[in-house]
Amino acid sequence: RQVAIIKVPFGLAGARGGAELGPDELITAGLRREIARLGLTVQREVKVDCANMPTSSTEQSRGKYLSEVRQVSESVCREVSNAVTGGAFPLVLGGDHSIAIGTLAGLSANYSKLGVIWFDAHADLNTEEHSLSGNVHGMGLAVAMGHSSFNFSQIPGAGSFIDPSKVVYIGLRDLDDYEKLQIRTLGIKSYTMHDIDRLGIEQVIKQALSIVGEGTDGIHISFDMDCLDPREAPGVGTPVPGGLNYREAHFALELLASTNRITSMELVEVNPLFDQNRHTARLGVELIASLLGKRIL
Ligand code: DIR
Ligand code: MN
Ligand code: MN
Ligand code: MN
Repeated sequence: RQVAIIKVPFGLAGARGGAELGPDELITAGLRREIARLGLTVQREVKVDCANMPTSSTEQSRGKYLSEVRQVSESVCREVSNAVTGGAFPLVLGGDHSIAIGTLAGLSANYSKLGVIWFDAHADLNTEEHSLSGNVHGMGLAVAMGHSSFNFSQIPGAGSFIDPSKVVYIGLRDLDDYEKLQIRTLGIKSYTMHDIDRLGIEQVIKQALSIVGEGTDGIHISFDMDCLDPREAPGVGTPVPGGLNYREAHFALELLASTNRITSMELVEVNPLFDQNRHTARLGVELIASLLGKRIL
Protein backbone atom coordinates (compact mmCIF):
# COMPACT_ATOMS: atom_id res chain seq x y z
CA ARG A 1 0.00 0.00 0.00
CA GLN A 2 1.19 3.46 -0.89
CA VAL A 3 0.73 6.61 1.12
CA ALA A 4 0.69 10.17 -0.18
CA ILE A 5 1.68 12.64 2.52
CA ILE A 6 0.04 16.00 1.89
CA LYS A 7 1.36 18.71 4.20
CA VAL A 8 -0.86 21.76 4.68
CA PRO A 9 0.92 24.34 6.84
CA PHE A 10 -2.02 26.70 7.24
CA GLY A 11 -3.04 28.31 10.51
CA LEU A 12 -4.94 31.51 9.73
CA ALA A 13 -8.37 29.92 10.23
CA GLY A 14 -7.72 28.67 13.75
CA ALA A 15 -8.36 30.40 17.06
CA ARG A 16 -4.67 31.17 17.62
CA GLY A 17 -1.59 30.88 15.43
CA GLY A 18 0.76 27.93 15.40
CA ALA A 19 -1.13 25.18 13.57
CA GLU A 20 0.82 26.12 10.44
CA LEU A 21 3.84 24.52 12.15
CA GLY A 22 2.01 21.20 12.51
CA PRO A 23 3.10 19.31 9.37
CA ASP A 24 6.84 19.85 9.90
CA GLU A 25 6.45 18.98 13.57
CA LEU A 26 4.82 15.65 12.68
CA ILE A 27 7.59 14.86 10.20
CA THR A 28 10.25 15.75 12.79
CA ALA A 29 8.47 13.54 15.35
CA GLY A 30 9.20 10.55 13.11
CA LEU A 31 6.22 10.08 10.83
CA ARG A 32 8.20 8.76 7.87
CA ARG A 33 10.05 6.24 10.03
CA GLU A 34 6.76 4.95 11.50
CA ILE A 35 5.27 4.56 8.02
CA ALA A 36 8.36 2.67 6.83
CA ARG A 37 8.19 0.35 9.86
CA LEU A 38 4.69 -0.61 8.82
CA GLY A 39 6.02 -1.79 5.47
CA LEU A 40 4.26 0.99 3.63
CA THR A 41 5.89 3.22 1.06
CA VAL A 42 5.51 6.96 0.76
CA GLN A 43 4.58 7.44 -2.88
CA ARG A 44 5.13 11.16 -2.56
CA GLU A 45 5.29 13.92 -0.01
CA VAL A 46 3.95 17.28 -1.11
CA LYS A 47 3.68 20.59 0.67
CA VAL A 48 0.76 22.82 -0.23
CA ASP A 49 1.63 26.51 -0.56
CA CYS A 50 -0.28 28.36 2.14
CA ALA A 51 -0.68 32.06 2.84
CA ASN A 52 0.03 32.60 6.52
CA MET A 53 0.82 36.27 6.24
CA PRO A 54 -2.42 37.70 4.88
CA THR A 55 -1.88 40.31 2.21
CA SER A 56 -5.52 41.21 1.79
CA SER A 57 -7.15 42.53 4.90
CA THR A 58 -9.88 39.93 5.09
CA GLU A 59 -9.68 39.45 8.83
CA GLN A 60 -12.67 41.65 9.48
CA SER A 61 -15.09 39.64 7.33
CA ARG A 62 -17.55 37.23 8.91
CA GLY A 63 -15.45 34.31 7.85
CA LYS A 64 -11.94 35.45 8.74
CA TYR A 65 -9.31 35.06 6.00
CA LEU A 66 -11.85 33.44 3.71
CA SER A 67 -9.90 34.27 0.55
CA GLU A 68 -6.82 32.56 1.98
CA VAL A 69 -8.92 29.56 3.02
CA ARG A 70 -10.35 29.39 -0.49
CA GLN A 71 -6.88 29.32 -2.05
CA VAL A 72 -5.68 26.59 0.30
CA SER A 73 -8.87 24.58 -0.28
CA GLU A 74 -8.31 24.63 -4.06
CA SER A 75 -4.75 23.33 -3.73
CA VAL A 76 -5.61 20.69 -1.14
CA CYS A 77 -8.53 19.53 -3.28
CA ARG A 78 -6.19 19.07 -6.25
CA GLU A 79 -3.51 17.22 -4.26
CA VAL A 80 -5.97 14.89 -2.52
CA SER A 81 -7.70 14.11 -5.78
CA ASN A 82 -4.35 13.37 -7.48
CA ALA A 83 -3.38 11.07 -4.62
CA VAL A 84 -6.57 9.03 -4.93
CA THR A 85 -6.28 8.86 -8.72
CA GLY A 86 -2.67 7.76 -8.35
CA GLY A 87 -3.70 4.86 -6.14
CA ALA A 88 -2.27 6.22 -2.90
CA PHE A 89 -3.83 6.60 0.53
CA PRO A 90 -4.11 10.37 1.16
CA LEU A 91 -2.66 11.32 4.53
CA VAL A 92 -3.29 15.03 5.03
CA LEU A 93 -1.37 16.84 7.76
CA GLY A 94 -2.68 20.11 9.17
CA GLY A 95 -2.80 22.87 9.74
CA ASP A 96 -5.99 24.05 11.34
CA HIS A 97 -9.20 22.12 10.67
CA SER A 98 -10.31 24.43 7.83
CA ILE A 99 -8.07 22.31 5.59
CA ALA A 100 -10.77 19.62 5.77
CA ILE A 101 -12.72 21.71 3.25
CA GLY A 102 -10.12 20.97 0.59
CA THR A 103 -9.67 17.37 1.69
CA LEU A 104 -13.39 16.64 1.51
CA ALA A 105 -13.68 18.49 -1.80
CA GLY A 106 -10.93 16.34 -3.30
CA LEU A 107 -12.42 13.15 -1.90
CA SER A 108 -15.92 14.03 -3.10
CA ALA A 109 -14.55 14.20 -6.64
CA ASN A 110 -13.55 10.54 -6.38
CA TYR A 111 -16.12 9.01 -4.04
CA SER A 112 -19.77 9.66 -4.86
CA LYS A 113 -20.90 8.33 -1.46
CA LEU A 114 -18.27 9.23 1.10
CA GLY A 115 -18.58 8.26 4.75
CA VAL A 116 -16.84 10.53 7.25
CA ILE A 117 -15.87 9.89 10.87
CA TRP A 118 -15.13 13.24 12.52
CA PHE A 119 -13.10 12.98 15.75
CA ASP A 120 -13.37 16.37 17.46
CA ALA A 121 -14.36 18.17 20.64
CA HIS A 122 -16.22 20.51 18.27
CA ALA A 123 -18.78 20.00 15.51
CA ASP A 124 -17.27 22.52 13.04
CA LEU A 125 -20.80 23.18 11.76
CA ASN A 126 -20.85 26.97 11.96
CA THR A 127 -21.48 29.12 8.90
CA GLU A 128 -20.21 32.62 8.15
CA GLU A 129 -23.63 33.86 9.26
CA HIS A 130 -23.82 31.94 12.53
CA SER A 131 -20.26 31.68 13.80
CA LEU A 132 -19.56 33.55 17.02
CA SER A 133 -15.80 33.58 16.44
CA GLY A 134 -15.54 34.00 12.68
CA ASN A 135 -12.85 31.30 12.65
CA VAL A 136 -13.28 29.12 9.59
CA HIS A 137 -11.77 26.06 11.32
CA GLY A 138 -15.13 25.88 13.09
CA MET A 139 -17.03 25.80 9.77
CA GLY A 140 -15.48 22.97 7.75
CA LEU A 141 -18.35 20.51 7.80
CA ALA A 142 -20.96 23.19 7.14
CA VAL A 143 -19.00 24.25 4.06
CA ALA A 144 -18.67 20.61 2.93
CA MET A 145 -22.41 20.06 3.35
CA GLY A 146 -23.25 23.18 1.37
CA HIS A 147 -24.73 25.24 4.21
CA SER A 148 -22.38 28.17 3.90
CA SER A 149 -22.17 30.74 1.11
CA PHE A 150 -18.61 29.53 0.62
CA ASN A 151 -18.99 25.95 -0.58
CA PHE A 152 -17.82 23.31 -3.05
CA SER A 153 -19.29 25.19 -6.05
CA GLN A 154 -16.39 27.62 -5.61
CA ILE A 155 -13.72 24.90 -5.55
CA PRO A 156 -12.67 23.70 -9.02
CA GLY A 157 -12.72 19.91 -9.26
CA ALA A 158 -14.91 19.31 -6.21
CA GLY A 159 -17.73 16.77 -6.36
CA SER A 160 -21.07 16.83 -4.62
CA PHE A 161 -21.67 17.88 -1.01
CA ILE A 162 -21.04 15.55 1.91
CA ASP A 163 -24.21 13.72 2.98
CA PRO A 164 -24.99 14.44 6.68
CA SER A 165 -26.47 10.95 7.08
CA LYS A 166 -23.03 9.51 6.31
CA VAL A 167 -21.18 11.62 8.88
CA VAL A 168 -20.50 10.44 12.45
CA TYR A 169 -19.05 12.56 15.25
CA ILE A 170 -16.87 11.12 18.00
CA GLY A 171 -15.69 13.07 21.05
CA LEU A 172 -17.99 16.13 21.00
CA ARG A 173 -18.10 18.25 24.17
CA ASP A 174 -18.06 21.92 23.18
CA LEU A 175 -20.91 23.00 20.90
CA ASP A 176 -22.43 26.36 20.01
CA ASP A 177 -26.24 26.63 20.16
CA TYR A 178 -26.52 26.86 16.38
CA GLU A 179 -24.41 23.70 16.02
CA LYS A 180 -26.64 21.78 18.45
CA LEU A 181 -29.67 22.84 16.42
CA GLN A 182 -28.00 21.76 13.17
CA ILE A 183 -27.01 18.35 14.56
CA ARG A 184 -30.64 17.74 15.49
CA THR A 185 -32.11 19.21 12.30
CA LEU A 186 -29.77 17.29 10.02
CA GLY A 187 -29.89 14.16 12.19
CA ILE A 188 -26.12 13.78 12.30
CA LYS A 189 -25.12 10.77 14.38
CA SER A 190 -23.10 12.03 17.33
CA TYR A 191 -21.15 10.14 19.94
CA THR A 192 -20.42 12.79 22.55
CA MET A 193 -18.06 12.20 25.48
CA HIS A 194 -21.19 11.30 27.44
CA ASP A 195 -21.99 8.54 24.95
CA ILE A 196 -18.41 7.28 25.05
CA ASP A 197 -18.59 7.11 28.87
CA ARG A 198 -21.83 5.18 28.63
CA LEU A 199 -21.18 2.81 25.72
CA GLY A 200 -17.42 2.47 25.75
CA ILE A 201 -15.27 3.33 22.77
CA GLU A 202 -15.46 -0.16 21.23
CA GLN A 203 -19.24 -0.08 20.96
CA VAL A 204 -19.09 3.50 19.68
CA ILE A 205 -16.73 2.51 16.86
CA LYS A 206 -18.84 -0.54 15.97
CA GLN A 207 -21.95 1.60 15.70
CA ALA A 208 -20.13 4.34 13.80
CA LEU A 209 -18.87 1.77 11.29
CA SER A 210 -22.34 0.42 10.71
CA ILE A 211 -23.37 3.92 9.67
CA VAL A 212 -20.44 5.04 7.51
CA GLY A 213 -19.76 1.53 6.21
CA GLU A 214 -23.11 0.96 4.56
CA GLY A 215 -23.89 2.38 1.13
CA THR A 216 -20.59 4.24 0.97
CA ASP A 217 -17.71 3.86 -1.47
CA GLY A 218 -15.05 5.37 0.80
CA ILE A 219 -14.49 6.19 4.48
CA HIS A 220 -12.52 9.25 5.55
CA ILE A 221 -11.18 9.86 9.06
CA SER A 222 -10.95 13.53 10.01
CA PHE A 223 -8.99 13.64 13.24
CA ASP A 224 -8.84 16.91 15.19
CA MET A 225 -6.22 16.43 17.92
CA ASP A 226 -8.44 18.37 20.35
CA CYS A 227 -10.72 15.30 20.53
CA LEU A 228 -8.10 14.07 23.01
CA ASP A 229 -7.98 15.20 26.59
CA PRO A 230 -5.61 18.18 26.96
CA ARG A 231 -3.54 16.12 29.38
CA GLU A 232 -2.74 13.79 26.47
CA ALA A 233 -2.58 16.49 23.79
CA PRO A 234 -1.82 19.93 25.21
CA GLY A 235 -0.47 21.24 21.90
CA VAL A 236 -3.72 22.26 20.23
CA GLY A 237 -5.35 25.64 19.52
CA THR A 238 -8.59 25.10 21.41
CA PRO A 239 -8.17 22.56 24.23
CA VAL A 240 -11.34 21.36 26.00
CA PRO A 241 -11.22 19.29 29.22
CA GLY A 242 -12.76 15.84 29.39
CA GLY A 243 -11.63 14.31 26.12
CA LEU A 244 -10.50 10.91 24.88
CA ASN A 245 -7.68 9.28 26.78
CA TYR A 246 -4.60 7.68 25.25
CA ARG A 247 -5.91 4.14 24.89
CA GLU A 248 -9.41 5.15 23.80
CA ALA A 249 -7.93 7.08 20.88
CA HIS A 250 -5.54 4.30 19.90
CA PHE A 251 -8.14 1.57 20.30
CA ALA A 252 -10.61 3.51 18.16
CA LEU A 253 -8.10 3.85 15.33
CA GLU A 254 -6.90 0.23 15.68
CA LEU A 255 -10.48 -0.98 15.32
CA LEU A 256 -10.98 1.22 12.26
CA ALA A 257 -7.73 -0.06 10.72
CA SER A 258 -8.76 -3.67 11.22
CA THR A 259 -11.74 -3.21 8.89
CA ASN A 260 -9.42 -2.47 5.93
CA ARG A 261 -12.06 -0.04 4.72
CA ILE A 262 -10.57 3.33 5.60
CA THR A 263 -9.59 5.20 2.43
CA SER A 264 -8.07 8.45 3.74
CA MET A 265 -7.11 10.33 6.88
CA GLU A 266 -6.30 13.84 7.96
CA LEU A 267 -4.79 14.82 11.29
CA VAL A 268 -5.13 18.48 12.21
CA GLU A 269 -4.64 21.15 14.86
CA VAL A 270 -1.22 20.07 16.12
CA ASN A 271 0.06 23.36 17.55
CA PRO A 272 3.73 23.22 18.61
CA LEU A 273 3.50 26.65 20.28
CA PHE A 274 1.38 25.20 23.06
CA ASP A 275 2.98 21.77 23.20
CA GLN A 276 5.38 20.35 25.77
CA ASN A 277 8.44 18.46 24.50
CA ARG A 278 6.78 17.70 21.16
CA HIS A 279 4.39 15.45 23.08
CA THR A 280 1.32 16.15 20.94
CA ALA A 281 3.13 15.69 17.64
CA ARG A 282 4.59 12.37 18.83
CA LEU A 283 1.14 11.22 19.87
CA GLY A 284 -0.16 12.31 16.47
CA VAL A 285 2.44 10.15 14.74
CA GLU A 286 1.54 7.16 16.93
CA LEU A 287 -2.15 7.59 16.21
CA ILE A 288 -1.55 7.78 12.47
CA ALA A 289 0.43 4.53 12.76
CA SER A 290 -2.48 2.85 14.54
CA LEU A 291 -4.86 3.92 11.78
CA LEU A 292 -2.41 2.65 9.17
CA GLY A 293 -2.36 -0.79 10.78
CA LYS A 294 0.23 -0.83 13.56
CA ARG A 295 -0.37 -3.68 16.00
CA ILE A 296 1.05 -4.21 19.48
CA LEU A 297 1.89 -7.88 18.89
C1 DIR B 1 -16.15 27.30 18.03
C2 DIR B 1 -14.88 26.53 18.32
N1 DIR B 1 -17.28 26.40 17.88
C3 DIR B 1 -15.98 28.15 16.77
N2 DIR B 1 -14.58 25.64 17.27
C4 DIR B 1 -13.42 24.96 17.17
O1 DIR B 1 -15.10 28.98 16.77
O2 DIR B 1 -16.74 27.98 15.83
N3 DIR B 1 -13.25 24.07 16.28
N4 DIR B 1 -12.42 25.18 17.99
O3 DIR B 1 -12.23 23.22 16.16
MN1 MN C 1 -12.20 20.64 14.36
MN1 MN D 1 -10.47 23.36 15.27
MN1 MN E 1 -11.83 20.89 17.58
